Amino acid sequence: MVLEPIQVGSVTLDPVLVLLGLLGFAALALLVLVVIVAVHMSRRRREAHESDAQLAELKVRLRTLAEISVSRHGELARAVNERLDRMTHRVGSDLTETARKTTDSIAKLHERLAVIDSAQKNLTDLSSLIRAMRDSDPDEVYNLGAVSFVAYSWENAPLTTDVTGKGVLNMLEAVRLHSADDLGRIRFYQASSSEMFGKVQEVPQRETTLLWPRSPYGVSKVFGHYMTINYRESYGMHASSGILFNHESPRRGPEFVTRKISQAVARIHLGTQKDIVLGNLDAERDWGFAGDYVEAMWLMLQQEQADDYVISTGETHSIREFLTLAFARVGIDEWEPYVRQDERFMRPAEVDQLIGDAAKARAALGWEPRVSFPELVAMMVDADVEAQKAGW
Ligand code: F7E
Repeated sequence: MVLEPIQVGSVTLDPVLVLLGLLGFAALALLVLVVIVAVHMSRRRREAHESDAQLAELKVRLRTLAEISVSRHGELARAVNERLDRMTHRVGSDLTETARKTTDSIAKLHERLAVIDSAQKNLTDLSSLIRAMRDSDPDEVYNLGAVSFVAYSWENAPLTTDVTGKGVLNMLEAVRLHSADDLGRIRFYQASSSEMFGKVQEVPQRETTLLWPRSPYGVSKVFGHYMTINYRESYGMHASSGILFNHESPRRGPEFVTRKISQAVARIHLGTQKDIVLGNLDAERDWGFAGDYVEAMWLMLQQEQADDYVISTGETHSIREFLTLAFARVGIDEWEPYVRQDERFMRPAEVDQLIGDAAKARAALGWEPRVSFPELVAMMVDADVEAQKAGW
């Protein structure tokens, strides 16, 4: 094809040069466009990053606020809401919704309970517990306070003894002093533990099984258990002791083995964690659902007479079995490549196998566990997959 010269007035233009000029202009325009888009995207990325950081901070703050103390719910809700208002234009509605739910549940809890401000009350400080009794004038007291991580109890046995052991005595004293001359008026629940059975002297373990604790935690729980019985027998107080076997839920702290596994499995499934490092995989526990066990605690305090009850499922499973079900839940049949063992997580003295007999609770309280072991594992893994997806 032959291109004719272009005549513009008296000027004659070479068509090839015109074409090249037009192409050059188009290329320059494209370059400018690319630079503009790149600058815009980088700004968006920076903003998204800042927003992510703020979101992460907000999430931590929300959690901390929720955990610090439910009694200061008004202040907490205000703080959360103020911060949310400032951030609403940047955050997704799902987070706003989560925050609202958090503040709502804090408010609901406050309505239902006479709550003790944990910032000022302390199990090692009897006078603070007496003040707590005076402020709340309760009908029922549930002592769930403890240094509860068994492995840590070897790190700090004196503190464990002060809180987990002597703390029970302080609570009992506070209740006794507040009850004045009506010693059966306040019903008291003590969270005793299957860790008291330790090196088990009978299988399955029941209320009458000889206690043989294997950790400073277990020893402290034995002290609290017998103090509770002693106050009941000495003063006629309505003081009951629930010997609860391991009870788990998606709210379990991530240092405990069930949650450590469910969280890791969720992350491995989503590709954000490579493997999980554990200790003894052969230990066996009687694991139940915490929700069921809380119901048992409440039932104990509704009885005419105070007493002691084993609360358990009557089944025992190893850490290996927990791993098998947890990994299977996300479609992984061979979990061995994802699990490493390390001495760091082994205990100086292990409790090898626990299995409880809750016949007394079944007969006297009409209590039965509702959630099975496979359902519990599935519940925990599913919750962690959702939590990880949501960025929690
Ligand atoms: O350990 C083994 C570990 O820390 C269970 C507390 O609520 O229940 C709980 O005490 C088993 C042990 O709970 C890891 O050696 C292996 O044999 O989840 P845990 P726990 O010690 O049974 C009783 C009833 C309570 O009263 C306590 O307060 O799992 N295990 N590898 C591991 N345990 C942990 N934590 N981490 C590991 O990596």
